[in-house]
Amino acid sequence: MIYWETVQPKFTDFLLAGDEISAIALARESLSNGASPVEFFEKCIAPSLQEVGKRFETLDIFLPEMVTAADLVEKINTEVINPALADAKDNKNLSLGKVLLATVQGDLHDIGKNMVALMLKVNGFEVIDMGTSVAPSDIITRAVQENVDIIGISALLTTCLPYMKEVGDFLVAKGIRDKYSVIVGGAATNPTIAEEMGANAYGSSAADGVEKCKMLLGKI
Ligand code: B12
Repeated sequence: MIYWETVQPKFTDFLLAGDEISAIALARESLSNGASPVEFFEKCIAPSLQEVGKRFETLDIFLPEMVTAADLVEKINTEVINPALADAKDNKNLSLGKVLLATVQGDLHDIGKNMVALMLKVNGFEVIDMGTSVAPSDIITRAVQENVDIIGISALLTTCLPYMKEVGDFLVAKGIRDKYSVIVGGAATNPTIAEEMGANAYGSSAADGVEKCKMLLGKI
C-alpha cells in the first residue's frame, strides 16, 4: 500500500507533464518489482486519471492536458500492461460465455471499457467490442445477431446515460429482455444508476466486471 502511495502521485505528475519516458519506466519498474498488470492499472493508472479529471473539473488543467494524459495511458496500456496481462493467463481455449461491450452513444471514453474487454478475454470470455459512441439500436441488433449472453455498456458522460437506459427499454419493447443479462459500468454509473437503468449488474472495475459476468452466467 505504501508503495502505491508514493508511486501513484509520481505517475500523475508524469501524465500531466506528458513525460512518456518516465511514465513508461515507472510502469515497467512496478511490474518488475512484483506488481501485477491489473494492480498497476487499478492502483496507479485509474486513480491518476481520476486526479486528472478532478483537475480538469476545477480548471487547473484544460482539454489538451487531459488529451495528453489519455494518449500516454493508451501508450502504456499497449506497450506494457496489455502484453503483460495477456502473458499472465492462458485461458484462450475456455469459453465461459459471450459478452458484447460498447461505450454508450455520444461517449468516446474507452480506456476503462478496453481494460474490461481485455480482462474478460484473459479470463475465458469471448468478447465482441463494438467500440465507442454506439447507438442503442445497433447494440441490440448486434447482440441478437451474435447471440451473446451478456451486454456490457460503459458510460463516463452523465449526459449520455439516457442512451444507456434505452438499451434496456428496447430489449423490453422487443420482448427479449430475459434473453440477455445487462451489466453497466464507467465513472458515470454506480449501483443506484444500474438499478435505474434496469441492468442486472454493476461493475466497479474491470476485475469486478469479470466476477459479475461469471455470477450472471452462474459460473461461480
Ligand atoms: C481520459 C479522459 C478523457 C479522454 C478520453 C480518452 C479515451 N480514449 O477514453 C478525452 C481527453 C478524449 C476526454 C474527452 C472528454 N471528456 Co473526459 N475524462 C477523462 C478522464 C480524465 C479519465 C477517464 C478514464 O479513462 N478513467 C480511467 C478508467 C480506468 O476508468 P473508467 O473508465 O471509469 O473504467 C473503470 C471502471 O469504471 C470500470 N468500467 C468502465 N466501463 C465499464 C463497463 C462495464 C460493462 C463494466 C462491468 C465496468 C466498466 O472498469 C474500468 C477499469 O477499472 C475522466 C475523469 C474521470 N473521473 O473519470 C474525464 C471525464 C469523464 N471527462 C469529462 C468530460 C466533460 C469530457 C469532455 C466533454 C471534455 C470536452 N470539453 O470536450 C470530452 C467528451 C468527449 C466524448 N464525447 O466522449 C468529464 C465528464 C463529466 C460528466 N459528469 O459527464 C470527466 C468526469 C472529467 C471531469 N471531472 O470533468 N476525456
